[in-house]
Amino acid sequence: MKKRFLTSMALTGAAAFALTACSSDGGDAGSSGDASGDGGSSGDTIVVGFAQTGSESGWRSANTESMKTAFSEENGFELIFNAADNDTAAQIEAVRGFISQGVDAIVIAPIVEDGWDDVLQEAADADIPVILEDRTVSASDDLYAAWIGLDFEQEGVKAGEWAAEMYGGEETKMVVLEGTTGSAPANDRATGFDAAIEGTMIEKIDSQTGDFTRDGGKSVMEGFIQNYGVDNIDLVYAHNDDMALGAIEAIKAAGAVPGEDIKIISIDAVHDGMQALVDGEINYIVECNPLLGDLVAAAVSAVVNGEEVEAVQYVEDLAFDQAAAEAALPDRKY
Ligand code: GYE
Repeated sequence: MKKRFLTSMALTGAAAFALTACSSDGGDAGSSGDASGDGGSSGDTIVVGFAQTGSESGWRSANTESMKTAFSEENGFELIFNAADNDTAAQIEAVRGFISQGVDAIVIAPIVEDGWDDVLQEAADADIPVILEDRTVSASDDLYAAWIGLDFEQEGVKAGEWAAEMYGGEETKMVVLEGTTGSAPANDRATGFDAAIEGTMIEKIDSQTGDFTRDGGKSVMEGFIQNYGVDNIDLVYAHNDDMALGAIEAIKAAGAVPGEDIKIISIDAVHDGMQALVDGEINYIVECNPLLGDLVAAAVSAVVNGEEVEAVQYVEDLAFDQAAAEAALPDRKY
């Protein structure tokens, strides 16, 4: 069911982007912005409703900022921003609100994959094009014009391959801090990682959601430590940096040394995570680039102008060990 895209481009910089071909029939919602994809600066204002997940993580803050910068008045947009506080029903209601306001286009960062069919159909019936950013949905790809995001499964594979190489040859008891249940990154990062460690001596002893938040990561890790004992956990795989940072607090409070007694692998490579990697408290981070705003704005402009829009496979993420993090940290944009 998942929409597939044609090309994955290996790029070296965190801010490098590419549009790749995948046609889609964007709706014609009537605005006539600039067709060049630079945000419609020479045309009428494009009114865009953006349904963000919430503000759960450092990644999310960087993504929101990137979107607000790209969808500025200066660039020819009026952005109606909604953050749903990780509440899926509220997010769907926000989209319904955008439909009844008659916006020119709707952008959604869907909290979870399932449950989007009806409201996406309602947007289609109202001739309002929808562009997905960040996370994917299970609904038919006829119901949206484009998706702009990242390869979460590949991120999980990269994290798992590193774990397999470093720890897979000896008995290693691992706990997993999952992202939001039902979200594309939680699903796909688990799938990719599990496939990569198959056949190694890494044993997953428990896996629970920490909802992509620092507090969630901390309290789930406290529970793991209580249940298994701090000496019986060798490795934490956290689906994002914030949960890893929460786990670090729990590990320290239990008298153990994060990054040494208990190894930690996470995903995102936001500033605080990279700093913890440099400090030796996290052992490895796979990047997930949140700076999607310019690409999404260009796609919205194109769709609203009735052009064939390119659907995007966005960036092959980088990955960092301690030395790589030390080298990269001074120039990180988020
Ligand atoms: O990894 C996490 C955030 O959907 C890729 O959501 C995003 C994830 C990101 O809360 O930190």
